[in-house]
Amino acid sequence: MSENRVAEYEQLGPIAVITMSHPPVNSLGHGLRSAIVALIDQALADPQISAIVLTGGEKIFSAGADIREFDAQKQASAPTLHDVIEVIEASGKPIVAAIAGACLGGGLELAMGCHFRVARSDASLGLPEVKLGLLPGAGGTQRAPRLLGIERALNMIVSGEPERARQFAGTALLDEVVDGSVLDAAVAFACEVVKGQLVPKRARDIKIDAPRAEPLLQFARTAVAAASRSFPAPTQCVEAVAHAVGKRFDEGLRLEREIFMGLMATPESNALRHIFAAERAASKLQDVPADTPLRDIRRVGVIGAGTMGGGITMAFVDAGVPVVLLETRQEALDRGIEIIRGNYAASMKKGKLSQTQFDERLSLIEPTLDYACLADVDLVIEAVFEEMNVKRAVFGRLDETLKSGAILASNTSALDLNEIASFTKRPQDVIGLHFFSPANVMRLLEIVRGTETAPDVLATCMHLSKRIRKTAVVAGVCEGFIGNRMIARYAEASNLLMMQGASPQQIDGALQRFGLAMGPFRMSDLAGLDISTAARKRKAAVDPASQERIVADVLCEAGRLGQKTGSGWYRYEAGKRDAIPDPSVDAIIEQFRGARGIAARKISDQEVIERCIYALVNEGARILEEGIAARASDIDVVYLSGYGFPRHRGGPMLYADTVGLANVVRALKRFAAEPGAQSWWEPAPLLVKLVEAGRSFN
Ligand code: 3H9
Repeated sequence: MSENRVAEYEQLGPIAVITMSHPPVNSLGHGLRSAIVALIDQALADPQISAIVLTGGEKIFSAGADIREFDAQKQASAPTLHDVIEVIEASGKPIVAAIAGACLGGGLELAMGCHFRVARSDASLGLPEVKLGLLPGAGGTQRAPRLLGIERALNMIVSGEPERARQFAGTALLDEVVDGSVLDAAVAFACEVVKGQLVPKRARDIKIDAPRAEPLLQFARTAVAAASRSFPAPTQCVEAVAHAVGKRFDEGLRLEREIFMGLMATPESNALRHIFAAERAASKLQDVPADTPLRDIRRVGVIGAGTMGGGITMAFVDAGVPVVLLETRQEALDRGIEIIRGNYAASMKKGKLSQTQFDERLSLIEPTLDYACLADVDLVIEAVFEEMNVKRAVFGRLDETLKSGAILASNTSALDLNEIASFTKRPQDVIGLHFFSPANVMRLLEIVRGTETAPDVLATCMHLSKRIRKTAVVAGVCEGFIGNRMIARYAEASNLLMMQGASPQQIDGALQRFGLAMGPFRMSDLAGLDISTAARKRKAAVDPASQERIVADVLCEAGRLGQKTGSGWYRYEAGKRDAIPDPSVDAIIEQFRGARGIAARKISDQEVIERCIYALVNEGARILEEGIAARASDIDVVYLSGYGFPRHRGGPMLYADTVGLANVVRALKRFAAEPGAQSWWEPAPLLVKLVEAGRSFN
């Protein structure tokens, strides 16, 4: 066997086996592409070789082009992926792809360039480029329609969702689907080819039935355009497939390449590629090595069966982890269990859960009023009232009850985790696990690291977050951690805009058109105005200067707490969630302005966006500078997965980079210089430093 570092070459009789071995995912960077071509040339030059098997082994074929090369010149350096596929297609000796594990993007395009494909039935085949704001750019939009038919290819390319190989049995995409070793099967297949039993074929030579394709393409154009408003890639995918129908193969390839390069330059693709890297970077901690031993988490305790406790319980149970759910009163416990049961029953009614799964999930919950039932759990998450004395009592009890080595977590969204840890004799085992409501649905999990939190506790919780399908970001201890600390500034900025003349619906509308799932006033109505009022009161107790009365306080006193009371910043009809503008709120705002001698001014949507988003960015920069977040991209992950920030903008910090940090600082300076401006408008020192150095966050 000869080795070429990223690929290996082995001769099995008349068959040459080329195995890509470029961990972790056989991404097709320049090195691997060069190695494949070199080894194919070696096989072509060897008279003893009659056919070639190209594989990635039994674990993974290839995850496609190397995404990290995209911003570098290397991606375009010969041999490009196109060149490699051309070499394969033109090979005088037949080439069989042996596919196991992930075969995605450029990996599948490489396989489609081969003359035959043998796959293990559980291999995962897909063209996920659209999720990076791109399209398959190495012939995928031209070969997939020829091998799968237009409709199936469109679905695969536009959705980006992979499917198991067994789903493709019987299509021209796969010549054989097997259950055992794919390598053995592919070598046996290649031997049959050598015997002349099977004639090599090229996807490019397959004819497409154009008259049947046209109505499908028309339908796809309309449907995809309606569903992908902020993203150009999906509609471009349809156009590229249309070229497979209407143009010669080589012309189709050329047009596909042109569209690919155009998409690569879009801010949307830049944002999606940033998110791909950011989500993976967030799981890495500089001072916690990847091989840190993990604590075993088999059973979990949850304290409090309210909205948060119930959602957290469901998140664990959904992942098959048994939960002991503790409450102080029987009726609160019963109510909590009833809500969980109701949620699962609703899922069952929608067909998302079978009766067996419903029964299994409920059977994993052990309701109790007795702390003694927590004696052998491996992790407890407290989700009780946000009051330090209540936390003190709970953590004191947990410290007395839990076995040694158990992890004690708090779901607090604002309180000082170090103080909470000080209520125990094992602060090294205490951590914050801040879920977002509804905890069984929202992807974000802020993992709060106390001063004394042990590295293995942190590593265990990061690992656990994957088990319960959460996107975890580590935050340091401060009021509101990353997400809520930033959102507080954003809320202040939107309140100031309202005081100066914008209506709640104008502010919400501008930010929703920017792409946020919900503007600040609708979000406040959803969360409940009493929540932010309570947080402000807590802050005012520590910092009396922040005690200023605002319109939200007036609404709260009038019982307008948001959706739950049928009115807040908007009014709501019974059983509906539509926010209806309410003239009585306008009157309250007007009165409030009048009492402070403020004459309303005209405010543009652009100003709304600048003030609200730059307030987020400025606080984000402080958070970064203080080391509360390890990377700017972690902040982006928090906002994308927990606060409905638009994916096509890549998060607030990437957005600031896109606008240009110098422009952000200039605007902040302008806001800070206004008469009576709050001191937090002053640009964060880190922002100023970055601008001076001509750098950006990412
Ligand atoms: C393309 O192919 C374009 C072509 O059409 C045209 C070209 C001309 N490149 O996700 P994980 C890294 S576009 C570089 O945590 P899992 C990833 O960053 C590509 N690196 O593991 C991580 O690194 P680290 C189309 C990649 O087991 C490590 O691998 N393909 C790539 O949960 C493990 O990744 C896709 O979009 C890559 N292509 O999932 C597929 N892929 O350890 C994207 C992964 O340093 N990839 N890495 O953080 C995936 O969907 C998943 O990674 C996969 C494994 C399912 C493969």
